Amino acid sequence: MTPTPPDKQQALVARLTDACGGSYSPETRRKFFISGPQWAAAYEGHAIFHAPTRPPIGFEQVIEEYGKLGIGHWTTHDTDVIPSEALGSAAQDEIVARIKKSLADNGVNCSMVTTETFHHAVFASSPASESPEIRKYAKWRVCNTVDIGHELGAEFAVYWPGSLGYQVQGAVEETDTLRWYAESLNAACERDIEVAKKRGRPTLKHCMEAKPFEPQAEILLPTSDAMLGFINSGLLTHPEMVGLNPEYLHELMWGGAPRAALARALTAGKLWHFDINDGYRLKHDVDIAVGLVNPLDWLNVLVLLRSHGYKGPFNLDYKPPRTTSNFGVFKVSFPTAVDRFITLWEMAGVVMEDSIIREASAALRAGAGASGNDPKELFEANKELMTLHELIGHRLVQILIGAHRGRTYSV
Ligand code: XLS
Ligand code: MG
Ligand code: MG
Repeated sequence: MTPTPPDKQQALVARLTDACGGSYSPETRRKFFISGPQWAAAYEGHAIFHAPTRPPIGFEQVIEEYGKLGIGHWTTHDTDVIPSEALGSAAQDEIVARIKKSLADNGVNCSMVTTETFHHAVFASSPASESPEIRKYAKWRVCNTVDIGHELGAEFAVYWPGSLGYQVQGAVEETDTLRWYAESLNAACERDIEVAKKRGRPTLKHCMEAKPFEPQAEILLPTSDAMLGFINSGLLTHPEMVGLNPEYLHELMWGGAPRAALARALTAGKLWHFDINDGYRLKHDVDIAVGLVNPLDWLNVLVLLRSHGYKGPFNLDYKPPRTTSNFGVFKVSFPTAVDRFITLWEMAGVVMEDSIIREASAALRAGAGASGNDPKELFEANKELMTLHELIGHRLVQILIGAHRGRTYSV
């Protein structure tokens, strides 16, 4: 093949993307409660070992592109759009007014706001720092985000505590730190009750997000389960207002099974928001787009969520790779992520209706009709039935690769 000069590369990427087929219309995409984060689209490819590979883009462009693609919901950290120094000032009001206009112009709504309590140097010792004035500032920040959320019409507020942990053992007293962290959530909930009442709006759903490591060496609330314990610890004044925003990869990062973590959140009635992405077990937070690494597990996750009536939001919390250009972010990265998600969602519907899986599951649940308490007899009675576990696994892979429709490969 001859080399592709720079001025022909976008056309090549666009042609090959279109040649892939299988994309959904913006109208179809809008039927799902899929949200696009400001920080995902605007991610410049920078990280601890990485210089940026993409120039910055602002919220106007991100919201416009999401609108065109059919990503009907937008999410943001306070400082993704408002410089730290401008928070709480007239400049904040001016920016929020511009955001409202962009959202309205593009038919996009703001579904979630979150407070950045991990990046700025002020949070070096966490939002629950020993320093009372830093804790006061953290409370003010989360309350300010509640105000922004109500102004933008959001339903959810997310809290990823980030630096709530330590680098050096023994420097942080864990019980104090957790109590102090709870105080900032309590402040946000109390502010929310007040503002919601004044505006005649429902209160926000406050969702905690866990990550097992990064950016601290040790994290005080490393998993969704730890957060469930925290919500029920008695430290929160409004535990009924606080739920979870699990992130798929964050559960894999500690070696957990995301589907099982989601099941635990569901049984607790706390699965309120879900960050969707992909990546590798026991590795760092690579935030790869949904379905590119673990499509089979993703299919199973969506079967679980569909069968429990979870209706979203599904927040596209991934990072377009550094090798993708800003053109590619909106031509390839976002549309293909959304379309893989929709395909897997629809495929989950196929799994739920599949006659083989249905009959196999029903047979397993009906048991063998044996009685008594002799374990050997009970095992023998059920022994042949349990082979259906592996058959279900096979059938799921068949559905994933399309082989259930009789597709075979010639040898
Ligand atoms: C970081 C988190 C973050 C949250 C919102 O790892 O995923 O992006 O989703 O602060
Ligand atoms: Mg996240
Ligand atoms: Mg992540």
